[in-house]
Amino acid sequence: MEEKIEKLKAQAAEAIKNAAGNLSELDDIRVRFLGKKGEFTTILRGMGAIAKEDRPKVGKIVNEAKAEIANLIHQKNEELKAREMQNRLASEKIDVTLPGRQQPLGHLHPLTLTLERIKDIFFRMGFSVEEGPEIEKDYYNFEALNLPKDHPARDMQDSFYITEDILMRSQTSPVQARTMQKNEPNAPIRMIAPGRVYRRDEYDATHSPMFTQVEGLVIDEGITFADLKGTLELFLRQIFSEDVKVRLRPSFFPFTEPSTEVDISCVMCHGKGCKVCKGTGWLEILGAGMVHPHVLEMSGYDPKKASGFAFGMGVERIAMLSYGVDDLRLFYDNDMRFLRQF
Ligand code: 2NM
Repeated sequence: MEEKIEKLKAQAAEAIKNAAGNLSELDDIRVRFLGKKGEFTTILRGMGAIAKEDRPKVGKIVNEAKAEIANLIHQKNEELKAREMQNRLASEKIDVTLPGRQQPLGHLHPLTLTLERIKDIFFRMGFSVEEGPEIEKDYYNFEALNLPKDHPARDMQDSFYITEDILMRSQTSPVQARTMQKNEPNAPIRMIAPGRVYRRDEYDATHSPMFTQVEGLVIDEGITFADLKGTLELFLRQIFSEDVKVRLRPSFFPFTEPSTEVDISCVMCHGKGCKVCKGTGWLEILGAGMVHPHVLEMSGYDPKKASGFAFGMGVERIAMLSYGVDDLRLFYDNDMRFLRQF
């Protein structure tokens, strides 16, 4: 009997020692030897067959053996748990000193950058920035600017009508008309109106049915053509370069009299003549003029008390010349290979 118990104990110890794998394997061993239907329980159950005087002695040996095995299991259990923790610590290790993943930053669109530069130059000359609706009344877009219905100059811009009286604005000058009418009569104005405009145009390297314009208006007592020339020269030298030459050519706009085209010496060839300026050495960059007395009158200004000049330019054209871009459509295509360069 004692021999049998010793053998069982040795078996259990061997099994525990070899339980290298995991905690559940160790639990199986515990059930096998110490469980309710385990090997030692079987021995205790068989006590009836043992001589009465031997029973306490055998019982003691069995219980001691059980305690010893339980102790071994406990030790092994601790050992396996510790090893499992070591493994987890090793496999889940993170380096908290590693730099984080960089989130790429976007940037402003080249047209926005150009518009910001234009706005900044006029801001420093004391101009305010005014905005107005892109869906505009025929009255503000044409009528109030000296372009009555059936005026031939409407043809150049006649475009996206929504109703008989409402259209996508073809210029930002309706913002000027609105500002004049909002003001006290003859109040001074120094403003620019940037924004999108819409015209019936083919879509090619230099035209688009939607483009961005900046128009400006200055009204005060005694404003003359000299103010127009000085202001626009100052602007052009800042937006392009200090040594740019400026040339005025007579022109026609229904809302200004006299009217002028404003050219600059070619920024690509410095006036020598190239593909960009078509060999002329000059680039057309602005339209401008003295505000027509009729336009002043229609918006509540007295031409005898106040006079003014106005101008308009395309932001795309300025951006193309600033950055050397030869196709306007690149600004609208959203090709990242293009946009990333700014
Ligand atoms: C241009 C050229 C010349 C212009 C005129 C006005 C207003 F409202 F005051 F009459 N705003 N903008 C103007 C004048 C625009 O763009 C080429």
